[in-house]
Amino acid sequence: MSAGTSASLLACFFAEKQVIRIVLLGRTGNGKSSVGNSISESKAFKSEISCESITKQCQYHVADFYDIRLEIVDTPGLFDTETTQEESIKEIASCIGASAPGPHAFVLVLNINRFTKEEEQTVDTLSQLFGDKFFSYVVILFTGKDGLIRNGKSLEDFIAKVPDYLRGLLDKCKNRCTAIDNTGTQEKQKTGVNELLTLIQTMMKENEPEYYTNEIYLKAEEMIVEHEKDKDGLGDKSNKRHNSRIGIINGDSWFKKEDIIKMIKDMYIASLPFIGRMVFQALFNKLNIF
Ligand SMILES: Nc1nc2c(ncn2[C@@H]2O[C@H](COP(=O)(O)OP(=O)(O)OP(=O)(O)O)[C@@H](O)[C@H]2O)c(=O)[nH]1
Ligand SMILES: [Mg+2]
Repeated sequence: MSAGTSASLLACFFAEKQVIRIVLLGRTGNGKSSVGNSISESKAFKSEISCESITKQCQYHVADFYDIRLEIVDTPGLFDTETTQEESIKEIASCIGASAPGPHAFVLVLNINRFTKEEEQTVDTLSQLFGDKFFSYVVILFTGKDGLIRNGKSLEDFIAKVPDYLRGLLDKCKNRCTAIDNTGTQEKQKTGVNELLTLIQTMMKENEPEYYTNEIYLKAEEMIVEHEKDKDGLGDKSNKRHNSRIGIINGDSWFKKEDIIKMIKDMYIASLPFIGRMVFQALFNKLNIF
């Protein structure tokens, strides 16, 4: 073996893995944590049947999928009727820190058996917050593929008859959607995960930049880089970043969550139509939240 060949083999060995940052979004009970577990082939995310929300705060977990490092952020049901605006905004701040400088994919987890007005409102609020380009980074993942199969239907049959709002949502996401059975065999889960990751990788090739970002994400990244400056000797870059993300999830004070919360609120208010902006501002001033 020539010196050149061994050098390039060494370079391959030490080359950093491709990283894909994924944020799981969707209404409580839709199966976000189950999807996180299927993707990571683990039980890292708490998931159970319940009429109240199970995941109360954002969670972060890393998983290797062949030669890809998947950095997964699971979220509670944001902007659900059960969650206050204030709680949702706080969790979005954690989610932003844990997926800075921005996720390659927002995986919108929908239950194939349920698409309600509340779901529509959640999607509308998220798109107000993240702006129009949000949809360029969304992949829709329907959970409950088992039910579909039991009824002898395919995803295509299902898609052909969805309500108007969902049709519009699929159009905005260029029909990037797939279905998964999180309760099925490992093989079935893997099939769903493979389809999801293929969609994400194709989307990444189409998107410039490859991942979603905005000024809030950049602010979060700035804080993290500053924090990591003094962490020489604490492992390689990805190890340091892993520890930073864990710190953010745990509420470490170096990550100034209040600054991020303030930016989110400002952006949210700015995205509202004039009348809505006045009402929202007045309401929150009254409640002394701002
Ligand atoms: N049949 C079926 N059940 C599923 C599937 N995915 C998730 N579930 C069930 O749905 C329930 C809720 O799943 P979770 O993963 O906890 O949902 P979540 O979105 O994380 O809920 P919150 O943490 O409350 O926001 C659990 O009982 C899961 O087993 C699926 O593909 N098929
Ligand atoms: Mg959950």
